[in-house]
Amino acid sequence: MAAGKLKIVVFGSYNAGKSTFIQAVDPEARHVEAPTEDGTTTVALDFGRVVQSNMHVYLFGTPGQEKFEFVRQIICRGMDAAIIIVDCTTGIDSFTRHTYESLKKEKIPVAVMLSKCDMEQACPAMVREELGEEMIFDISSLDRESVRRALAQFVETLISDL
Ligand SMILES: Nc1nc2c(ncn2[C@@H]2O[C@H](COP(=O)(O)OP(=O)(O)OP(=O)(O)O)[C@@H](O)[C@H]2O)c(=O)[nH]1
Ligand SMILES: [Mg+2]
Repeated sequence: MAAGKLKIVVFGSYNAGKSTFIQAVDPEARHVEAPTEDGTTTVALDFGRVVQSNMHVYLFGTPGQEKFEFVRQIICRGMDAAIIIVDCTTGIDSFTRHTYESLKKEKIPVAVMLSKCDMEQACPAMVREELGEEMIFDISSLDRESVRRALAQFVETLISDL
């Protein structure tokens, strides 16, 4: 992307909390969704933006359902970095593991955000151990501060590597 701009793509399994994360970063975020039995699901993308450390950060959320692989491929073009949201009440599934490994292989800077840390069943320590990743943050999208703090730290590392 052009100087002063960062395109960050947000990945994660169905229901992991991608849309809620982007909404917490940017309350004016836009989102294309469809109704499901227990809420809504993203069918195209989420889009939110924020200015962080003088950078315009553009967040593109992907749909989590496997059948939307073609949408994820389109959204990924030109990404500078990636965030993977992992629901730490359920842990890492094969889709998340595959996404994580593919991004690492392509040398895309990745941060892992462990969502739903506010819930009783949350087990962030288990996911940390399983991934062995350093750029990993515990968040709750109900606590906007935790989300903004994690994103700010990630953006700082991206800027220092520019
Ligand atoms: N308690 C709690 N609930 C959360 C958190 N993040 C997301 N949720 C809830 O989890 C559900 C799924 O969140 P979404 O943000 O729609 O998940 P998504 O990853 O965008 O889902 P898809 O687009 O369908 O793949 C919603 O009911 C959210 O309110 C969190 O940090 N804490
Ligand atoms: Mg979504």
